[in-house]
Amino acid sequence: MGLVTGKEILEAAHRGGYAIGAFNINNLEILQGVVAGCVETNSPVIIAVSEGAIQYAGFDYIVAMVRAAAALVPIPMALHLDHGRDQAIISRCIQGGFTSVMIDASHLPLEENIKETKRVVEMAHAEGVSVEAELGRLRGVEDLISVQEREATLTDPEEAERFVAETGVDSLAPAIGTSHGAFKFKGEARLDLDLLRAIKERIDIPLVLHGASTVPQQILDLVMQYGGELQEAKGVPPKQLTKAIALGINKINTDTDLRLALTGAVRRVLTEDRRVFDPRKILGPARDMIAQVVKEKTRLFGSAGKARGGEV
Ligand code: TD3
Ligand code: ZN
Repeated sequence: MGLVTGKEILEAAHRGGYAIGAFNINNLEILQGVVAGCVETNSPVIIAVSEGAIQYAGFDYIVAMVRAAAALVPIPMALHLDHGRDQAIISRCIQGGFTSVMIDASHLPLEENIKETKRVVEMAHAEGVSVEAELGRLRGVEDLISVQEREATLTDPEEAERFVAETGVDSLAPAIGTSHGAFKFKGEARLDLDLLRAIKERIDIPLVLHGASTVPQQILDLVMQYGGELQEAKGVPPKQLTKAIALGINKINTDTDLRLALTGAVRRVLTEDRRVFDPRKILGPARDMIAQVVKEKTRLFGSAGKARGGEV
């Protein structure tokens, strides 16, 4: 059906009280796995591409590949730049076929974050492209020493209200205790849901949860059974995601779980068939496993069945 804007997909989720998965892709098999999973449950989807993924696969390959996917399937699909930091890349995405961009100026002081974000909003909206921004900082467990330090990185609800009013962003990613990657928590895995509630009370646009991979035990076991070493890995418990959705999260970013699924499937096939060297036999099972993971996510997020009314 062709690409649609991120705003279109997220506004529907906002109205309906569910969340859309934003899945990171950087090659054909990951894209096909994500799309297959969403088609199976009749779910809209946001295809997320990082600056690193653009560097890896090439801008034109990414756009052509995702456009081809969108034209082939009957579900709403957006092409979104994840964590845009480089002005040149952000501009290229806005001009070159992306339907949504994230400006991540969260590392800058508030005033500069507002200024940078506002500039991108003006540029993007002129081209009909939606914008996500980030306020507060996602930090890894290793980066934080004290509770005070942790709190200082989380989003302040008053600042969030001002940020949204002054920038005109379409969606906002607050920091509520998650971090990127497979090692999110040392002790108890918990999001600051009270903070999320306080933020939502002040702003009425779709909210985005970054660092939302659940790091499923089953997939970790698979990776480790075939020689991987990820003993300390820990993700966001699915129940916390369900609560976060009920409190206003409408977009859930997932990358790590797909990476783990791919790694587990590839490790298994290479170990079980030591004579295999056909790339299709190596990457095909990984693509299938990604589709399975994505399918389950769409059910957890509540986006299953929302593509054209009624799950297929
Ligand atoms: O923005 N992203 C994807 C890129 C992070 C690198 O993994 C996320 O917020 C996804 O986070 P997660 O939990 O999948 O690492
Ligand atoms: Zn992120």
